[in-house]
Amino acid sequence: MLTFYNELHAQHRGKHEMFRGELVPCFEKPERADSVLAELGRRGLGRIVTPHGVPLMSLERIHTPRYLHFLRSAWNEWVALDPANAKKDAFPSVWPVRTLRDDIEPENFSARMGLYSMDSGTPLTAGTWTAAKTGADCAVNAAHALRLGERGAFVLSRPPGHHAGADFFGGYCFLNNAALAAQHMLDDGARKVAIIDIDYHHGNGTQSIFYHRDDVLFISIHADPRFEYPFYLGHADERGEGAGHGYNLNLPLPAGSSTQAWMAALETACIRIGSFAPDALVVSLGVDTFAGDPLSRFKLQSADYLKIGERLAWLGKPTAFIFEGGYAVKELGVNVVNVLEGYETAL
Ligand code: SP5
Ligand code: ZN
Repeated sequence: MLTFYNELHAQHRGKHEMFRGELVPCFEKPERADSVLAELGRRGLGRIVTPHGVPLMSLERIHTPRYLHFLRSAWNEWVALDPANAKKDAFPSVWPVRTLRDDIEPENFSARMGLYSMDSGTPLTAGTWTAAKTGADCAVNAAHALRLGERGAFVLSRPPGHHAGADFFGGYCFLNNAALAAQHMLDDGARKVAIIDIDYHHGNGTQSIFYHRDDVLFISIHADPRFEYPFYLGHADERGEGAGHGYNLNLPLPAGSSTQAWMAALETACIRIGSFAPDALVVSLGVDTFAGDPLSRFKLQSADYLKIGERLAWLGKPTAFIFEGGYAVKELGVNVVNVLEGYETAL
């Protein structure tokens, strides 16, 4: 397993997120990636490298130019409003829902934050762009390594990516690393790529990016959006549209779901991936399905992650693992590396 490590991840360091009317400490914090890096070192799972920077054009394959331009300049604009802002996280405060217009970009900074976001739980900080861009570099580098013959690559980066759409951030995510990896492999000659999202939360950003396409199969196993974030996408009746009809598969599960129920959904997902016959696989690897996760309500145990990696290896495809969620910091390293080791061992 070749790991692409974002050594600038800690430059994204939010102070708070909005929760039940209060600002609470961020769950998505630098210690998460540190936990995984430490465990990777202990287990000796192969080389750990830093990525080469990729041109912004690679990011424009997935994200809109105006969104990328906004993200890149947002922190400077925030501080320009008031020098005291340098010590505060930036949040949106107004959103263009339904009957409001999203085709005209307002001049007001908060209004643009709202135009380009889906929630108030995702602080933008001084180093957010640097950290997210370096994560995107990792994703494209990992995709390229697979095209050059590597069997498995791991993107160890934060902030995560699967909630980010073509032109919005949210759910702690800014740039969609899984989508960038899949698109890079297609641009480099792969004919079909499957993405399996095993984070506890539905990968709404990834789904929406590929919803009309038949060259990317998107499958997500997640907590039912009727009760869990992201709430407004991830239902079983979302099958894709136009050419993409039949190339989106959501497998929502109830609160309290056991390992057994979860593994049954994984089996369904793997059968569909087999019939799709992709040239490569991207795994949005969140381990917030863990029983001890502070945000979540599934019941997976640390040893289960070995079995998950093993099952994914049986698909026999070059696979890019992209680190997404998981907030039980202490067990995070073991849980993530268990998936990678399960995969390696079964190859
Ligand atoms: C990548 C990822 O896993 N994003 C998840 C975003 C979830 N945002 C909503 C968090 C709601 C916080 N709930 C606190 C529950 C404390 N018991
Ligand atoms: Zn998650």
